[in-house]
Amino acid sequence: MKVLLLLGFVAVALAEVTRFDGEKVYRLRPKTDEHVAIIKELAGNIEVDFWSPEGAEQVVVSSEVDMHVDAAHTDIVSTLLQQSEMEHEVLVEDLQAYVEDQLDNQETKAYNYMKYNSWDKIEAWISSMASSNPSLISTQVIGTTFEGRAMTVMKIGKQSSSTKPAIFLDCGIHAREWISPAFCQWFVKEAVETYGSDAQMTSLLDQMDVIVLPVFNIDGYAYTWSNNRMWRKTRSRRSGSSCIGADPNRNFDAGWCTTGASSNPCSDTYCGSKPEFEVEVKAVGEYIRRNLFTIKAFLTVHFYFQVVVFPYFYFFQVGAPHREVVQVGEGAAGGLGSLFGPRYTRGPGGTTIFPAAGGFDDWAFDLGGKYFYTFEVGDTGRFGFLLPGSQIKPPWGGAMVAVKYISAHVVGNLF
Ligand code: 9B3
Ligand code: ZN
Repeated sequence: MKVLLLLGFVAVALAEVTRFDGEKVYRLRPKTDEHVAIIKELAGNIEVDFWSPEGAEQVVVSSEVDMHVDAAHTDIVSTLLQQSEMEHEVLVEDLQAYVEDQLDNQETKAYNYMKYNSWDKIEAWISSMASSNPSLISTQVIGTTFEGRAMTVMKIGKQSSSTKPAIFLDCGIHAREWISPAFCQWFVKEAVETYGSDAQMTSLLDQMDVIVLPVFNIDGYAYTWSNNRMWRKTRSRRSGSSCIGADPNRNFDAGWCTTGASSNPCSDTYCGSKPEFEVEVKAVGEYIRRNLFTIKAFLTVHFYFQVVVFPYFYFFQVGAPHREVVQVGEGAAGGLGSLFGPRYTRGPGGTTIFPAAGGFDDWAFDLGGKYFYTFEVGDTGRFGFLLPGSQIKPPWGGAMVAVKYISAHVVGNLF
């Protein structure tokens, strides 16, 4: 009986895993208002998952739109695109094949920097990195996720008797952007391995601490491993709706839910029931408020546009006081561009990506943070969220160049 019950549970658990057989990702290049209208109409009639931009309302003429379509609708979409003569290509022929390729590092295998790692492995890695590098790394639990996982930050830097200025580096605010946590882990490894040999890293860690939050949205990340690779939000439940989670990068108190966010709990950009309602957002918010005087710069990593952006996202103005911020962002992106090609753009978020409110960067900027950069690292977008582990190194290299560039500037201009 017990065995049967157990088998029953296993079957239920397996049945919940979302598969993507025959699903495609299209890249569309709308050139006319009519093209834009077609895309919006499609989004209104069939369920499409926008990979970039994050919602139909943000589609404009001359933009590039990556759109994930389920198997039942690929024929209609292909026909419609041909009839309307909209320029397009199929980025991903069969999403399930890509998903399986990324899961080739299951629990039985050891932690591996060159592959994606599950949350359990990352958690064990955090402890082992801290215990094997006690002179450079200390950890602190800053909160608990909705499902009860500990949120741990790793403070990396040469120990000092006085409080050092710090840079806050967070990854994995969006669950499905796996390359982002992978970058945070690689950054910590590089920091530990090159401290003492690489001049820039040594001076950074001598003078400042880098506070790394390896995975911001841990519940969401775990869910992308166990159930649905394309999950973006947190995993919070709320009364009155069967839809789960909110977008943590729309839940901060910065023009909250006024633009580029949705008040529909089922949307991927749901702003939550009130600012900082999501416990993970509140935990990070409180940690930053407590440490505002030591944190001099914020770096946050997303995937997969290739951009370096900075506030504001929720309104357009970039005033004179921000000129230095703009210049440093340009410098960082310039370095990236020369290494990885002209797709790397830079600028204020609202005009460079799209206007949207409730983001972490805008919130910290309003709070008095000075340097805040959001990196979107990625390949040229061919794989979208599903960049194979074997190809993660070049985008990391790019982000590392930018992180070092910005930190060097911050170290030289401490205020
Ligand atoms: C969006 C906003 Cl609102 C922000 N403040 N910073 C970055 C972004 C871009 C990412 C997002 O949250 O949609 C791209 Se995945
Ligand atoms: Zn993101």
